[in-house]
Amino acid sequence: MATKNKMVNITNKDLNDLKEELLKKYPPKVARKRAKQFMVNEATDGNPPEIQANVRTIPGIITMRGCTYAGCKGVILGPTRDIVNITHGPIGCGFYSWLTRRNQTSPQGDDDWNFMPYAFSTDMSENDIVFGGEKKLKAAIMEAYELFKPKAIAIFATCPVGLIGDDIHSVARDAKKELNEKGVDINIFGFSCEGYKGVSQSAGHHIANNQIFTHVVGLEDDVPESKYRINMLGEYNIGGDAFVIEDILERCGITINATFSGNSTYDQFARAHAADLNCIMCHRSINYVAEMMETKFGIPWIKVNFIGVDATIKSLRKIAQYFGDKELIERVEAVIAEEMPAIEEALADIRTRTEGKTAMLFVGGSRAHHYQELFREMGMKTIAAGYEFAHRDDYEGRRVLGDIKVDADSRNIEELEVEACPERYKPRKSEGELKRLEAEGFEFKDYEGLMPDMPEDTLVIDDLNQYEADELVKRIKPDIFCAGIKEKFGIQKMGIPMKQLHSYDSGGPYAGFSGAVNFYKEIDRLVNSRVWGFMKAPWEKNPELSGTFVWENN
Ligand code: CFM
Repeated sequence: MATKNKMVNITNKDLNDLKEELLKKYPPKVARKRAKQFMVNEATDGNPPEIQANVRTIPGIITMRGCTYAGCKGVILGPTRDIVNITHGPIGCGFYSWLTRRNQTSPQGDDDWNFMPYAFSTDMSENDIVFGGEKKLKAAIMEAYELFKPKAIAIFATCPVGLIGDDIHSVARDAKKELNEKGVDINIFGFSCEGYKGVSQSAGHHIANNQIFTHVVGLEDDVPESKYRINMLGEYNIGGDAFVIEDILERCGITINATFSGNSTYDQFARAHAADLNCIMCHRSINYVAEMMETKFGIPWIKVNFIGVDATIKSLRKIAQYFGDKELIERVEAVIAEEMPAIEEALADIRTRTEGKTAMLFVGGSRAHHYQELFREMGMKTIAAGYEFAHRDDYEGRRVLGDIKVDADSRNIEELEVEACPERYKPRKSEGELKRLEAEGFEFKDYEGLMPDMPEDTLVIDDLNQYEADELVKRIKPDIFCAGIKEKFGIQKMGIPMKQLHSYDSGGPYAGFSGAVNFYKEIDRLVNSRVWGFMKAPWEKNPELSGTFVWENN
């Protein structure tokens, strides 16, 4: 329980002492390993310290991480509405990866299918584990086709599928062939995303990127003309974020050709190669497909972020600068000018109550970085942050990519060999245009990472666990802690408000301009609520309770 005093004016020495003290609890070998993932963000020669990331969690530690299947089925493919996503496995995997992330979608008209309200699973039982589940899978595919006649069916392998050796890819090929021979236009493909495949859900992202790229991207060449055509990658429409971003871009005159994968459809993936620019929101989950599209089709990519007003403005300006048309640049400025008065008004009021407060953010592989923008705008400081499963480049920036050690776990995930497509590769910019952009300081393929963006007197911790989370909250007492459902109630019981930044609890959207105002208001409400002061249990206030036995009074 929160007994110690709140730490104020924290210095790097305090943080180093705290680190040492927390790590003392571990056996020496574990402490040595954790020490490489638990960093005081002290830059030397302008470089952040090297952090260890994307390595196995030590057994016995209660991690915040999820599994490879969750990263593939839940994260990347979950938000696409018109693919029938069948989980081949026991029912729990399908059920618990079903919409708890609050990814939303908006079907366009009656013939636009939305299968997201369904949880499709082969519901493997003991019998299937002993005798094999391939027949059951084939029957499930055929049943799904008969019932829904979808454009595509995707199959996701869970742990037992890999253990017993069911070949989901050959079942997918057979089913596709059989239906295609009957004249049915359907695509069927599988993902070997067994939960244990990698050290976290990150491996599942990579597997999903590979298979969507191999089986879908580039299948549809009939794409309507538009002047400023982009793909939005790594945005998953949690709490309606994509709707806000779509609205802003539309008002600027920018066409979204495909999104990976918030509010997306199968056809969008199929025509993704027709865009003139790939914009990456979540670098961790989707950089693979951007890299492959660049090699195969010549589409350059840039990092964007629509979380935070400043970040949104920078991202819009960057897209406009890429296309370089005066008309677009002016339209973008007009949209920004329209939005700013409401932002300034909200902040002028809210900052009076939030200025100087502190936050901790431990989320996934990109949000622990992006949401710091919103807190900064409210005058709040992020004093500790970290990812569950990101890699070193998400912490230290892509400039360390060449130094990252490839271990057996990362080698376990296939790296596709991609070459330029002889028919469809086309450079999007001439040499002259590239020179112009370079002279203007425009950066392609750049992500500077979380650490250089945080002040020095802060903590950056990879794969935070329950013990460390509890200790940080007890000792530093932030004004708000942001993570997921597994952390929520433990933190709140310590009297600290906790905001879920995966599902947004029941809130959102938080992207773009109007989303930022939603966020400011919600955080203001949370950090200034008096309810947290009432969280002390009676025995904490009054440790020596006295009472009498009932029979004494009789
Ligand atoms: Fe990317 Fe995500 Fe995230 Fe992620 Fe996720 Fe998510 Fe996340 Mo939860 S794709 S890495 S695997 S931004 S589901 S929408 S919130 S952990 S920080």
